[in-house]
Amino acid sequence: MATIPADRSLESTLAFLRDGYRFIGARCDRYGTDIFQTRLLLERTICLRGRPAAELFYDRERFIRAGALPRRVQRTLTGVGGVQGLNGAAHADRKAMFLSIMTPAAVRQLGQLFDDEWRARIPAWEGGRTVVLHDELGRMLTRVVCAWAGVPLADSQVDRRDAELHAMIDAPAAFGPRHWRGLLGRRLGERWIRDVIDRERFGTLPAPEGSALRVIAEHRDERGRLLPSRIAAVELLNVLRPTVAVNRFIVFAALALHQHPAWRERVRESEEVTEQFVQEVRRYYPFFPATAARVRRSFDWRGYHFPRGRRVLLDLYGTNHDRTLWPEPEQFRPERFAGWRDDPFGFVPQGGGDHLTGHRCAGEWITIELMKRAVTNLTSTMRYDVPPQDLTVNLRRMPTLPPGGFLIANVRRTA
Ligand code: HEM
Ligand code: MYR
Repeated sequence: MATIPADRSLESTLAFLRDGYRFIGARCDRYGTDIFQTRLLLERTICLRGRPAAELFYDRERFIRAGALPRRVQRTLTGVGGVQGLNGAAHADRKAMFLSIMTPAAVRQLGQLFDDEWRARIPAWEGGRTVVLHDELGRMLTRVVCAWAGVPLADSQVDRRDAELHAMIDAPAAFGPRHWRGLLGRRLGERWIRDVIDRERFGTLPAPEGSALRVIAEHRDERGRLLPSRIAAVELLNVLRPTVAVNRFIVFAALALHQHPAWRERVRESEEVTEQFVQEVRRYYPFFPATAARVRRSFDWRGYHFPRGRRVLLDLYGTNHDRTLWPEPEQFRPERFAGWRDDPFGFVPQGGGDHLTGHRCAGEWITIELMKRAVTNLTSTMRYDVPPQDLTVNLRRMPTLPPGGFLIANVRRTA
C-alpha cells in the first residue's frame, strides 16, 4: 500500500487561509500528485483534485456527507440539518423536493422576473450616478427571489434581508467580525423564514402552488412527516441565499466583458454563444473553492488507503483549472465550450456527479438562466462606462470579488 503524500506542515489551516483558492492545487503541483494528506481545522484531511478524483468523490458507496462540512461553514453558510448533510433515503427525498421546485417553467419565470426588475432599475442608474454592481444586484435578486418563492418582502425590508443573506455567504472562511456577521445573519434570517413557514402552515400566508415556500412548508418526508419548522427554514434559505449569491457570478461576467470586449459583440450573436460565455465565467472565476465528504467505510483507491470517517476535500476550483482537462486553463476562452459535451466530473463549479442522486447543486439551471439574462442586459439593454478602479480578483479571499464590487457609471438605456 502506498502512503498518501503528506503536506509538510503539521497544521495547514493558516496556509489554507493564506493560499485560498490555490491551496490544494499549489500542493498538488508541488508534489506532482492529485492527492495529498494534511491537517485542516485540527482534523486529518485528504485533499483531491481532477476528474478521476471527482468521480471517486461522488461515489455514494464510498462517501457520506453527514458531519462532513466544517461546523463553521454549517453555522454560517448552509445552516444545520439541511440537505447538504443528509445521506441515503433522507437525502433522496429532500433532494427530490428541491428539484421539484426547479421546473423549466419555474426557472424561466424567475429569469423573467429578474429581467423585469433589471429594466425597471435602469432609470435609477441613469443621470451620471456610479453604481456598485454587486450591491445593486444583491438587492435586486433578494427582491426577485422572494417574489418568486412566495416569501412576502416589504420594500423597507429589502436592504436588511439582503445584508443577512450576504453575511451568510461571506462568512464561512473568515475569522473575526466577518464570521460573526455571518452567525448573526443566519440567526436573524432563520427567525424570519421560520415565521414565514409557520404562517404558511396556519393558512394565514397563502403561497402559490409550486412556489418554493409552498413546496417546502408542505413537504412530507419519506416517512410522511412535515419538516420541523427550523429545518424547513434552513431549506427555504437554501433557495433564497444562493440565488442572491449569483450576483457574484454576474459581477465576474461583467468583469469578463470589460477585459475581453470582443465578447460584448459575440454574445449578441445567439443564445448559444451567450451560454458558452456563461459557462466559461463559471469555469474560470473562483467561487466555491472545495466541497467535503467523509469516508463511509474503509477502501483502497489506486493503491492509497482511505480509512473510515476520514474527511476528504474535493478541489472544485482546481479541477476547473486542471490543465489535463482544460488546455491553457488560465486563459479566458468561451469558445472552448462550443460543441462541448457535459462532463459531470471535469466541470464542477457547483459540484459534480448527478443532481438527483448526488449532492450536485440544485440551483445550476437557475444560476445559468440568471447569468444569461444578466449578460444580455449588460450588452443589449444598456451601455455604461467602467470607471478606473481596482479590478484584481484576490485568490486569497474566499469568497472573492473585485474589492469595490465592480463600479459602473454613465448608464444609458439602449433598448
Ligand atoms: C449545493 C455551488 C447557486 C442550491 C451546492 C454545492 C456547490 C454549490 C459547490 C455543493 C456540491 C457538493 O457538495 O457536491 C453553488 C454556486 C452557486 C450556487 C457557486 C452560485 C451562486 C445555487 C442556487 C440554488 C442552489 C441558485 C438554489 C436556488 C443548492 C442546494 C445544494 C447546493 C439546495 C445542496 C444539494 C445537495 O446537497 O444535494 N451548490 N450553488 N445553489 N446548491 Fe448551489
Ligand atoms: C451558496 O450560498 O450555497 C452558494 C454560494 C456560496 C459560496 C461561498 C464559498 C465560501 C467558502 C466556503 C468554504 C468551504 C470549504 C469546504
